[in-house]
Amino acid sequence: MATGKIYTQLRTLKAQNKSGFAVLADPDKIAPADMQYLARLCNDAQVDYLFMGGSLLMAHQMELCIQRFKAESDIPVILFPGSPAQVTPYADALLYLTLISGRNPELLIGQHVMSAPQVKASGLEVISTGYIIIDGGIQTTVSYMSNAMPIPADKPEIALCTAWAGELQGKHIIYLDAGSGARTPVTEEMIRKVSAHIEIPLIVGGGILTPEKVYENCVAGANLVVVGNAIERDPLLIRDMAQAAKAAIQNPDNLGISKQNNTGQK
Ligand code: 1GP
Repeated sequence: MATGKIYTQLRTLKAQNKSGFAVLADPDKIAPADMQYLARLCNDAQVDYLFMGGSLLMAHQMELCIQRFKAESDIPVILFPGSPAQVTPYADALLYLTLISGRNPELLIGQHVMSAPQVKASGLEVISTGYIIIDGGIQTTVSYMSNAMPIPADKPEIALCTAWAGELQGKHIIYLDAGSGARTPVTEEMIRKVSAHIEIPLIVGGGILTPEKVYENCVAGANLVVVGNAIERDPLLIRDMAQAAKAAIQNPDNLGISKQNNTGQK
């Protein structure tokens, strides 16, 4: 079993039926000059992690963004890379993604072989991640770039079997992602089904717009909820979203406490 500091924290959340909250910053969408402000908001909200990564890397400012963030915050930075080019030792950990919902050999093993020397030399905490893309009701960048078909949103049993396969192969985490900017986030039914039947921590993201949705995802069994787009539009959501994740206790009986929708209205 992996024993890095961040993975140990995530295992503890899973063991205690609790959840954390991560902000996703896409280095192509945020300027290094904005990282100080983002870091302060994350500090005030006691965000658990900053995820850094994107499906493209056009601006080449990721290392500078991480440095600026770290100058203001002790919150760990976890790489969520769209490609091996985004692996940098400036972060604390790396989600070492294997796209197990797809059948694209490059994303199952090809890119891993090419980037192995770089990853080994990075000194990063490497968290082996079974990455599962769920249909988000729209063609997302990740579903296009991966050249792999997402799992239908109404097939939780396929998601569960895929997560089981990842767990059996030794992945340390499962990440259910509807894709950045998804029209429909991963359903609570799917989160519940997967979370209840795996022993490793579960990350959920894609298309989450409101603190209520964060809360519902957490109650359903997400150990870490990741939000990018909604926070880019309104950074002040960070506080309520982080609070919602911490307030949630995973218990199927709690479902239904919060019935607000995911349209951004309260
Ligand atoms: C995508 O889960 C992340 O990989 C975040 O998605 O940008 O839609 O919040 P959003």
